[in-house]
Amino acid sequence: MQIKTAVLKASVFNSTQLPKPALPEIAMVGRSNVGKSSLINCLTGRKGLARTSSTPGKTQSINFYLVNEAWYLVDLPGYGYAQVSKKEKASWNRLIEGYLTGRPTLRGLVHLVDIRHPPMESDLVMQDWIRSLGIPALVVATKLDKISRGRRMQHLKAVNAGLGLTNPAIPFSAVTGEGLTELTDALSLWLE
Ligand SMILES: Nc1nc2c(ncn2[C@@H]2O[C@H](COP(=O)(O)OP(=O)(O)OP(=O)(O)O)[C@@H](O)[C@H]2O)c(=O)[nH]1
Ligand SMILES: [Mg+2]
Repeated sequence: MQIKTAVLKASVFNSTQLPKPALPEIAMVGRSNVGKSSLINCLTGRKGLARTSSTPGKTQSINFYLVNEAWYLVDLPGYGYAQVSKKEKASWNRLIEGYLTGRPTLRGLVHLVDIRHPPMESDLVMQDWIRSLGIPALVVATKLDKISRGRRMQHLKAVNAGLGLTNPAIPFSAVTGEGLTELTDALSLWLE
């Protein structure tokens, strides 16, 4: 699959404003700051498409990026960011739940985790939720470039074991583009 065009079509802050499901969608989920927006930029080859930040909690809306005028890449706000109030957490839950349970067009979920650390409790909760939804999903272990080559396998094993994955995570770096081909191939299969 070659991505020729990618444009932001909608930003949604409330589940009542979600666009009607129409074209196929693939969504990114993961902890705040894990690299969801960076992955979207890497995948589309458009550096400034999705806003990224070193401060967690950057993406607070669900953003719909129309790709090749044929399908949507969906950037979901991150979870697990400590500096948010109970009210904000509840609002995140409603928004994400509204999205995940109401999209017959959702072809697959990309669950991002940081390859540097073993999965956290919130990652396990998300992974369980994904399984219970029965939506096709794959795990991407991000920030691969931050781990020395000699230690990569060990970190990848910790991610796979920690999440109890039968299909191993795809190691990925938005900086070097490692893992990009494997990821693009997986998304293509979902879109067929
Ligand atoms: N070295 C390295 N840094 C990365 C990578 N991916 C993301 N980052 C950095 O990590 C920080 C967070 O990236 P974002 O893409 O904004 O993360 P996000 O998951 O969209 O975060 P929220 O919108 O807050 O949920 C930024 O400073 C990125 O430059 C990667 O593969 N390698
Ligand atoms: Mg983001």
